[in-house]
Formats: sequence, structure tokens, C-alpha cells
Amino acid sequence: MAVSKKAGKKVAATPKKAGGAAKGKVAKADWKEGFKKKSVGVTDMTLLTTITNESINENLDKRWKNGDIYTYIGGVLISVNPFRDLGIYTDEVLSRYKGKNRLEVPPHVFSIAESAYYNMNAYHENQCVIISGESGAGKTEAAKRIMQYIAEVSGGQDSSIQEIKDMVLATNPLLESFGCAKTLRNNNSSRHGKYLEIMFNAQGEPIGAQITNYLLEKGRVVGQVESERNFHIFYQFTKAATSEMREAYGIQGPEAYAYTSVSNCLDVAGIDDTQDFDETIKAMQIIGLSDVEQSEIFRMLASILWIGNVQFEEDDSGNSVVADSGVTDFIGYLLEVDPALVQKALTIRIMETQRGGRRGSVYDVPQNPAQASSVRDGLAKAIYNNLFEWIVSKINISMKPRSAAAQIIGILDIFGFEIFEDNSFEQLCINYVNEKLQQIFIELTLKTEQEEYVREQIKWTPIKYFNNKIVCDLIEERRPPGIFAALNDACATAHADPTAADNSFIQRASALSSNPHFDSRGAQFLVKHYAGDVMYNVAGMTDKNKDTLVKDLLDLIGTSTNQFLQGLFPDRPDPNSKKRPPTAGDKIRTSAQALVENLMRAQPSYIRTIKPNQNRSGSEYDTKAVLHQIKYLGLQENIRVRRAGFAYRNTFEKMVERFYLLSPATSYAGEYTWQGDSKSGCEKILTDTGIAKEEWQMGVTKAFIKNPETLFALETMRDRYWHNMAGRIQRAWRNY
Ligand code: AOV
Ligand code: MG
Repeated sequence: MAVSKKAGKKVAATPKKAGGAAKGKVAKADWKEGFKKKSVGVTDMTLLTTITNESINENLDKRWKNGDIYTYIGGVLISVNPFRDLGIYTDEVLSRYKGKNRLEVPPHVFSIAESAYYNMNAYHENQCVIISGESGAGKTEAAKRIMQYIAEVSGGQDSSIQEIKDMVLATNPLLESFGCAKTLRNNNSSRHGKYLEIMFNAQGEPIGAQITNYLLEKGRVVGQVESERNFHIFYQFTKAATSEMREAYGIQGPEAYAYTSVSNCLDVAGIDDTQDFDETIKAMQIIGLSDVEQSEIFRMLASILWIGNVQFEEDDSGNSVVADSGVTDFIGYLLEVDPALVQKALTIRIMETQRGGRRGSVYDVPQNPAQASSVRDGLAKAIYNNLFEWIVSKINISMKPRSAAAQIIGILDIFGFEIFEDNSFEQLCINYVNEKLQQIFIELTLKTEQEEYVREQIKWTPIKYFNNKIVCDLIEERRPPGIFAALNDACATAHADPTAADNSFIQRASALSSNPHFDSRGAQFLVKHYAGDVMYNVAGMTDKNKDTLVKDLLDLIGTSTNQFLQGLFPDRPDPNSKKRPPTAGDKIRTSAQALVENLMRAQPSYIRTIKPNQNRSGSEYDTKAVLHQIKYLGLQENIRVRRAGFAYRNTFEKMVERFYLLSPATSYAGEYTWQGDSKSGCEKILTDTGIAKEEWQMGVTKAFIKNPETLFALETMRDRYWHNMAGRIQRAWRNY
């Protein structure tokens, strides 16, 4: 049995019978043709001679400087943000990855897309691509490349299939305009999480898609820290609106509105808001938003901008008065409500006494300017959030498959782990979702993998790793209450007064200090996340968690003659209901749980993105910063587990279904003939192919293949068999 040796390690089992020649020749020719540049370092870090965080760093550093931003750890793709255009996503490059196993071509995000697509078709299994990494590391870019690749290779001359592909691609500019913004970490930072599922028919053609949205950071609508921006769409709209729009909605430049100018950042280097506005409109058209719907969207955006310009003055009793009623009049016009009601809803709160659970008398409570400003901002945030959700649901209606999907490929692109000067509820939620993803990675690649080897009684030296489950529990546990539960309890006990609720949370939080990953520090608390320590500020957290729009505003919207606005607020909470509406914490916890379950059901591929420096530089490799990421991503442990383990496994049934052609015991003249149980069938096949015995093992329910090259050899044999069969049939026809 020929076994090629590399770095003193067995890496490939070249099959004797059908021969690895086909693989070798085709692959080599391609390498020479297409990839003249010599790659540097090892392309798969399981081949490193010494495995330390430093050697991983050195390898990534060398490769990154050579323009090789992609490196594997087995099937996991590590991607280091180049912060420059490398010209590696052209149609020409893409075509080199079509139908190629990842071992034949240099590491690339296209290879991950190819293998997900190939595996979906070959094994009839749903796939998911999980992209993780900190803010600005390149997740969104990677997700777009996966979509680009799949759209390109997934066949379909049919116009309805082309239409679906166009729509899927159009969701990018549309959702980026409404859901991304410039932050201190990233000029195009995703301010929501997104799981895109593309549905395919049995021929592997896309027939529909669905997007699940996770927690838009709506607080950004009403204010941003210095040098950050509001969502891109506001700058596009205020800079590029047509004269008709300007006329109809009172639109001026972004400097004219508080919500777009407070942070003193109107422009971003590398972003052309005017050009992007055209893209947004085009995307809206492709998605199928009618002219009327588009106008309504812009009317809502204008309303938000004008709401932000409402200022309050204090009267002699300390109550708020609208400074310029011209502004509220215009808001009344835009929202199609009585302007007097706008003023009233912002400055006065209607309270109701409760007696023994029954509703009592109603009275007006004037609001001071600070309270009125918070009500005003609440209205803007709610309109924007619901508008965003409306757009997502509209996209989903347009992309809904007309027939049942055979398989799905999911692509997860969330907001990356982030630490700011001032971290609040939004960062807690974002970092929590990142913890959950890390947990999946640990579960599937480190924990389950090792447990499976133990179950299969394979000789195994356990590899230690940090399991972040303890941090997930700290945040999401119900009993004893974790951070979210403590926030809920604080909201419930001191519901009328946000400051009292925050204080109540501080008291409850001190009980969490027994967790080594938590430290209560008065008005702040520290969470030791897997990716770093984050200090959160409690002020305003309970209010953000409560996430309810004051009833007066809902009543105001209820009086609007604008059907679109009404449609954005379909649920009117029942004031008599005893049931507490779900808080923001409840929602993110539930949706993170659903996401995890969904991802666990599919065959995962991982892309782990790394940010080489904080300055968006294409030449600076900050060794220390990357080392930190290598450590928390657990790359070293990943390599160790991977090196000692089996690259591929599948159930006996799936193996027989796929490879029955390779043994005379399971097939005759291309026909499936196996009558026995699938375990013995699988064993027969693997024996008959002649691959080395140390390359595979039979488990209890699955066969394990040690090196990916071996699976590749099996696939090549299968392809050759089909090829020969087809040739024989053709010859038979010719001789007939
Ligand atoms: P993120 O999605 O991981 O951050 P992005 O994908 O938005 O990060 O990448 C940030 C920026 O880095 C992009 O806008 C590009 O300028 C550059 N970049 C990333 N990947 C590439 C690439 N492959 N080639 C060239 N430039 C790239 V966040 O959404 O903030 O977590 O929440
Ligand atoms: Mg992103």
C-alpha cells in the first residue's frame, strides 16, 4: 500500500486499485496553471511540525504577508482579513474551484462553499456554514463570497431559478444599508445577526430562501458615540434623495438631523453613500418592493429623522414643552396623525390607577424634558426596528419556495464579539450570541469528537480545552438566575422607574459573583468572555431589556390613517393581560437557542475569521493581537484533536448508498445488489477498495476515515467507475 509521507506524517493513502493517478494528474496541472504564485507556510496547519500558538501565528503571518489569507485546520477554514483587494474573487478564480475537492486547490472560501454544495448533493444532507470571529474580522465578506459561489455553480437555466439567485444576492446591499453601520471597529459593521437559508430542489438548484434576523441594535437609530454613524441608509437617503423625495418628506443633508449628526461623522472613507443608494433602490426592486412600498419606507425614514429633531424646553413647573411645534406638525403630516396628539404623546403620560387588578381612574402625568426625550427616542427606535423586521419578512415572502425543498444550505453571519469603552445591553446580547457559537464549535469539534472516540474505543489521549459553557450558563441560566433572568426580575419588581430597576439588578447581580467569570462592581459588572473581559455599564440596561413602547405611543400610532405604519405595529398588548410580555433578553435567548438547534441539525462547515490589526491596515500584522485570537478561538486544540482523530465519518447506510459501486459484493454492472446489513456492506466496500486498514475503522453506527485524502480517493474511484460505465454504455450503443 502506497502511503505518501510528508513532514514525517502519514497524510495520504493512495488507493492501489483504481489508482490515485486521476487525482494526482488533474490536480497538479491545475496547480501549475492557475496558481503560479508559490504559497508559503503550510496550507493545512495539522501539518505543522510543532503545534504551539506561536507556530500557528508564525504560519498565518508568513502566509498573510504573501497574500495567502486562507489556511486550513482540516476542514475548518481560517481566514485572516487582508484589508485590501487581492483579486481572488473573480469569475476566473471561482471557476478553478468548481467541482474540485479542497485538497486539489489552494485554501479558499470558495472551497468551503464548493464542499458544502457538493456534500449537500452527494449525501442529501442539509449543510450550514458557521462564520465566526470578532468585529471587523471578515465574516460578512466571507458570507457574501459563499453566496456568490453558490449562485454561480448551482445550475439552472430556468428563469425562476435565476430570479431566486438574483434576490438572494440583492438581500446583501438591502440589508447592509438598513442593518450595517460604521463603528469604531468596522466601517461596515453588522448591527444585527442573520441566518440565511438557501433551499434547493433535488437537482441542486435554488428554489427559495429564508432569512432569520437576530436582534437589530436599534439604539443606534437615536444616537451613536463620537465618530460612529447611524445605519448607512440614513446617509444614503439624506445625501441622494431625489428632489421629489426631498419635497415630499422634507429631506435635507445628514447635517440637518440630530440622529445623523450627533456623532460628528457624516462620511466614511471607502463608502460612497450616493452610489450605494442606487444599489439599495435596485435591490428593493429585485426583491419586489412596489413603488408604493418604497415610498412608505422613505416616509418612515423621514419621520424618524424628524422625530429626532424634536427638542423640549422646560416650563415653570419643570414640565416639557415642544420647542418648535413646526417640527411636530411635520411629523403629524408624515405619520398621518393629528399633530396635537404627537405633542401630547411626547410630553404627557397617561397613567391609570390599578385597584385589585381592576383598572381605576385615568390621569395625565406631565413629563420633564429628559423623560420626554426618552419617549421621543423610543418612538423612533420602535418605528425603525419594526420597519427593519417588515423588510426582512417582505424579503422572505418574495423568496418563499413554491415547492418543498429537498435540501438547505444555511449561512450564518452574525455581529462579531465586541468590546467598547461603554458596553451596554447591546454588547451583552452580541457577545452572548458569540459565546453560543463558540459553544457549538467546542461541542462539535472538541467535545463530541473526543467523546465519540471514547465511545468507539479508539486509543486516545484526551486534549484539554476551555469549555465556555460556564459563561453561557452565567448569562442564560434560569435557575439559579443568570444575568438575563436577574434583569427580568429587576424589571418586574421595579417596573415604573428605570433607575430603581437598574439598582435592583445591581443587588441581584452580586449573587452571581460566585461564578468565576463574573464580577459585580457597583454600577458596572465584568464578564470574562471566552474572547476577553468586558466591563458592562448597568445604567439603562433594565429599560433596554424591558423593551416596551409606552402605551401612549401605541395609541398615537393607532390613530394614524397610514395603513403602512399601522401594519408595522400589528400587536397591541392587552393591558389586562397578567402575562408579562417577553423581554429583549428573553427574545435573544430563545432565538439563540433555536439557532443552535437548527445549526446542530445540519452538517457544519466552519470559517474562523481573524483580524490582523485594529487599523484596517493591509500591511500591519499585529502579532500580539492575532495571538490573542488564536488562543481564544482554540486553534491549537483544534489542530491537536484533528491530528489525532478521524477526518471523516458517516453512517454505514450513507456509506453503502454512496460507494456501493466500488465492490463486486455490493453491486453488479452498476446496479445495487447488496442484501445484507449496511455495516457488513460498508466493511466489504472499504476492504475491496484496498485502502490501507489503518486508514479506516468501523464504529458502532459509523465508519471512520482517518485522512481526507482517503475519502477523496474513494470519491475519485467512484467518479471513474461512473465514467467507465458511461463509456461502456456509449460503446454498446455504437456497436448496436
Ligand atoms: P465582520 O462582518 O466580521 O465584522 P466584515 O466582513 O464587514 O467584518 O469586514 C470588515 C472589512 O474588512 C470589510 O468591509 C472589508 O473592507 C475588509 N475585508 C474583509 N474581508 C475581506 C476580504 N476577504 N478581502 C478584502 N477585504 C476584506 V462585524 O459585522 O463588525 O462583526 O459586526
Ligand atoms: Mg459583519
